[in-house]
Amino acid sequence: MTPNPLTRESEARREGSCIRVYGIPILLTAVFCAVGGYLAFLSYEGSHHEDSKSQPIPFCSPSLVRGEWPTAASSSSLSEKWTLRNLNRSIKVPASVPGGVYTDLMAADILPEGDFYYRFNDLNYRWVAKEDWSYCTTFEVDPEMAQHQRVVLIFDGLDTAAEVVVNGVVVGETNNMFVRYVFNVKEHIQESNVVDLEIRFESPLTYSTRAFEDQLKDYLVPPKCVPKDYQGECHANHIRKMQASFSWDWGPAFPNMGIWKRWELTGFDTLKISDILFTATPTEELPAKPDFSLRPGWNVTLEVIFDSALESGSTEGELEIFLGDVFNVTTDATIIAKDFEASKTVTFEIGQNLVDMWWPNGFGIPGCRALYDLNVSWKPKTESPTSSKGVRVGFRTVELNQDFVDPANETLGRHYRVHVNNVKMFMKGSNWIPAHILPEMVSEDYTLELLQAAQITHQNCIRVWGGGIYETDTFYEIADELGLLIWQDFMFACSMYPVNQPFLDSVADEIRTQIRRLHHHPSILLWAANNENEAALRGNWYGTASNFEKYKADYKKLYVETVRNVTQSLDSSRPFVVSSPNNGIESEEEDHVAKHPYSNLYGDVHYYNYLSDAWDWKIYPRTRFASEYGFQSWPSFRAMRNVTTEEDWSRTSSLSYHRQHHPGGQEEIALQIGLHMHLPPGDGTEKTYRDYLYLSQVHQAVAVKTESEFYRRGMSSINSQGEGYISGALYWQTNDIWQGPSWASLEYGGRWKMLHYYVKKFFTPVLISLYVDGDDLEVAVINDSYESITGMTLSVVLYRYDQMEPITYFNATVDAVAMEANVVARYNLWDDLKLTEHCQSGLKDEVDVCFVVAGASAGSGEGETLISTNFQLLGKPKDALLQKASVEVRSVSGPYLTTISNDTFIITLSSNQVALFVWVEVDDPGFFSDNGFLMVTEEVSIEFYAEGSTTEESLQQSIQVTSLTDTYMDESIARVDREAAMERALHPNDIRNLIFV
Ligand code: BMA
Repeated sequence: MTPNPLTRESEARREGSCIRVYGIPILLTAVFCAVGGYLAFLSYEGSHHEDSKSQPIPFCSPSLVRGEWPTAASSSSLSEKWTLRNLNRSIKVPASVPGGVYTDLMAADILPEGDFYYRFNDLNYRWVAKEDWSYCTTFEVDPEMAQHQRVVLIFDGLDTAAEVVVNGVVVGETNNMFVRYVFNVKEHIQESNVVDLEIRFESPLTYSTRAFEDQLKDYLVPPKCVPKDYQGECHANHIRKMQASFSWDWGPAFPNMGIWKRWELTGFDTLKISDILFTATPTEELPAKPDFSLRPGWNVTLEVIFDSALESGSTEGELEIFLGDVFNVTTDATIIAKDFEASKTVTFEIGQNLVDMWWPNGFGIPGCRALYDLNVSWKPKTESPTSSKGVRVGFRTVELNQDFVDPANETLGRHYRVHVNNVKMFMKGSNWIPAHILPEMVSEDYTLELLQAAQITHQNCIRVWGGGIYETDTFYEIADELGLLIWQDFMFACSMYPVNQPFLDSVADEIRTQIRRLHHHPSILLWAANNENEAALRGNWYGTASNFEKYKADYKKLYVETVRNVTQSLDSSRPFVVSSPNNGIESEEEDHVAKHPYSNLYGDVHYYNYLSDAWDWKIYPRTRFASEYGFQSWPSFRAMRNVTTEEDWSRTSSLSYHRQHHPGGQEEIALQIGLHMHLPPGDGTEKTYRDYLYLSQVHQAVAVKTESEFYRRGMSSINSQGEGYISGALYWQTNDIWQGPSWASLEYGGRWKMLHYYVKKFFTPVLISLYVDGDDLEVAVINDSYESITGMTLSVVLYRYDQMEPITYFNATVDAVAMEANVVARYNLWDDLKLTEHCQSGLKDEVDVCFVVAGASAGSGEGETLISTNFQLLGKPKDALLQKASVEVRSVSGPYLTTISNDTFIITLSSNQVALFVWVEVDDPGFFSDNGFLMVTEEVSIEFYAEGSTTEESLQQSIQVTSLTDTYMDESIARVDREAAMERALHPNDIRNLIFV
C-alpha cells in the first residue's frame, strides 16, 4: 500500500505523548528532577514514565522548592491599605500594591466602558495617563524600627516619575521604572511611628513631553512621535519606562503609573544582602560534542551585593554559603561599604562529579534541568540580625562564537553562533513582548503557559525584546526550568535616546539593578544593548543623517560607554552585543555603526518583506543569524469577539483599522492572502470576517514555515559569497499583548494560532524540508541534534487535489547527519514525478493539480518511528484543483489522562475530499496535537489537551472545523479565476489589485 505520511504522523505523535493499551491512554507520571511548582500542568515529549525508566536520572539535583527567601534583617510587617487619588482629588479609590493606576480604577468601577481592551477603550481610557496620581497609605511601625542604624524604604519598581513623600517630606524622586530605589527615612520614623507614605506620580505624558521639549532646546532627539497608525503617544524615548506602553505596531497605548513591584520599609544595623551574582567556569575544557553525563569541576565566583547601614567603612562578620547539599562553606569576611552599598566576592571550587550541567531545551537528560539552590547568609560579628538570600543556579557556559568562517579568507565574514557548554547549537525560538500592556495583569500561570508553549514547540531561545520590560523573576525562573536561553535586550528600541548626564546616570543605575537581579539565571545567554538603533542610525530612519556624527557620538556614549561598560564591569561571563541587528565584532571594528548592519556575513539580521511572495523561499536572506522575521495575522474569532461587536466584524471596519497599528498592515495581509488564496470581501458578515481571520493565519503559518525551514537548511554550508552557516532563527513574535493583528504565534490569552502548530513541526530536531528549485523538488534533512540517524526511510508521495488516493510515490534510504542540513533526494517534477502524465486537468497547470507530502521514519516493523513529515504545494492554492471539502467531526471521546493533560480528548475528523489547512477550534482553553494540517485521508484523529476540566459534550457544542474551500464563496470559486475574486468588494486600500494586473 502506498504510504501515507500525514496519517502516520498523527499516530506517531500520539505514541509520543502517552502509552495506549487497546486505544486507551494511560496516565503516566512525569519525572522531573529540578522542577518547582510551575510544571504541574504539562510535561513533554520524552518525559513519560518509559523514558525515565530507560534513562534513570541519578545525577540531577533534588526537586527544589520555590519559596520566599528572607530578604531583610528586620522589616516591618505591612498590611497597609492604600488609596489612589488624582491630583484634584475628584477620584479617590482603594488601591492595590504592587499594581497600577489602570487596574485600580477598573476595580473601583471608574472605567465604565468595561474591559481595557474592549473596542476603542485604549482611546477612551487615555485620560488616565494624562493625570497625575497619588498612592497613599498610613501605617504604624514598631518603635524599635527607628533604633536601627539605617532605616530605608526600598522600591523594586516605581512606574515611573514620582516623588516619595514620608510624613509630608519628600524623601526621594524617581524617573526610571527599571531602577531599584533605596531612600533613607530614619529621621522621619524617629519622629513618629505613624507613617504617612505617599507616592506622587506625574503623568508620564507630561514628564516625557517636558523632557522632549527641554532636549529640543539643545537639539532634537527623534522620533518626534510614533506613526499615527499606532494610535499612540509621543516621546516614549524621553522617559525610562516600557517603551511599548506609549503604543507599538502590535499594541495599544496604556501609559501606566504605579508601584509596580514589591516595596518594603526595613531597618538594619550592618548589612543586608540584596543580590547574588553567580559565575561558574569549568575546571577542564568541555568537549565539543555533548556528553550529558559529564560532571566536570567548576570554579565558582559569587559576588554578594549588600545594602549597607554604614555609608562607608568596614564591617566584620561571616558569610555562610550553601549550595544545595553539594557544598557549603563559612568564611570570615571584612566587607567595605561605599555609598551605603557593599559587595564581597567569594570564590570556591566544586569538585568533579558533584553537579550536573545545565542544558537548554532539546539537550541534556530528558525531563531533567539541573538547578541548585544557592543560599548565602551574612552573620555580623555583633549581635545584629543575620541577612540571607537564596537563588537557584545552574552550571553551564555560554559563548557567542564569532570566528572567521574561513580563516584563510576573512572576507567571507564571521560566524555568529551560540555555544553552550562548548557545544555549538542552532538557536530556534522567537521574540517575546510584554504579555499585557499593564504588567500587573500578568499572572505567573500565564507566563508559564506561554513559555511552556515555546518549549513544547522545540524552542530553545527567547529574545526578550528591548521595547518592553525586563521580565519578572518568575519569567526567568521558568526559563531556567524549561531550558529556554534568554537573549536579553536592554530596554531601548527603535529610537534615538538622550545622553544628558542625569539620563546616563539613570541608565547606569538601571543596568546595575537589572544585572544584579538577573545575573544568576543560567537561562540568560547574552546581553544586547538595544533593538535596531544601529540600523536606524545607519539607515536614517529618523532623519538623523544631516547630523550623523553627532547622533553617532551619542549612540556610542549611551550604549558603548555606559551600557556596555556597566554591563561588563558586573558580568564578564556572558557575551555583550551593542545592538540587534548588528555585525558583532565587525560593527565594533567599524566604530559601532557598521556600514551594513544587515550584512549577511556578520552578526544577526532582522528581515521583513511583506510585498514579495512570502511563500517563496528564494526571497529570504542567507544570514548568519535571523533574530527577527515574520508576518502578521489576526487572532481567532473567539479572541476578537470578546472585545468587539458585530459592527466591527469586517476586515475593513474602523475597528479593524484601529487595531492595525502597522502602517500598511491591512493591505499587506490582504496582499499576501490574495497572492495565495481568495481574499474574502469586507462585507460585514460574520462568515467572511471569520474566513479572513483564518486565511490571515494560513498565510502567516506557511510564510513563517517557509522562511524558518530556509534558515534551518542553511545551518551547515556556505555559498561562494560566504553566506550560510545560519545559526539561529528567532521569529517575531512569541506572544500577543492584546487582541489585534500581529506577528505573534500565540494569541492574547494563550490560544495557539495556526503558526504555533507549524512551529512545532518546523522546529522539530530532525526535520525533512521540501522546496522547489527550478524544475526540481528538493528534499533536505536537517538534524540539529548530535545523534546521526542512518538508514531512514524517506517517502515522497504525489497527490492530486481532486482525489484522495496517492498518484505515485518514491522511497529512498537517507541519513540525518548530526548537526548538518543536507539535500538527500531530488526529484525532477517532469522526469521523476511526471507531472505531465499525472497532473492534467483541462487548462489547469500541472502544478495546480498536484502536490507532494513526504515523511521520514527510522527503524522498521514494531520499532518504526516517524521522524518528520512535511508537505509542498507546487502552485498557489487559489489556482488549485481543490474540490469543495466537507470536513466533519466524526467523534469526540474522552477525557483520558495523558502526561500532557488530565483532560485529553481524541477528536476524529472525516473528509470527502483532500482538504488544505484543516483548522479545528473549540471554546475550551487548551491545544491540539496538530492543527492547520492537510487532510489526504478520509479520517484523521488528533488529540485535544484541555487546560482545565471539560467534557465531550462541551467540546462537541463548540467545535468548529474550517478548511480552505470553506472560505470559497461558492463551489464554482474552487475553479477560479482571478476576475471573480477581484469583483468582490475590496477596500480601496487593498493593493492586491495591483498585484493581479
Ligand atoms: C521589529 C521589532 C519591533 C516591531 C517588529 C514588527 O522591528 O523590533 O520593533 O514590532 O519589527 O514591525
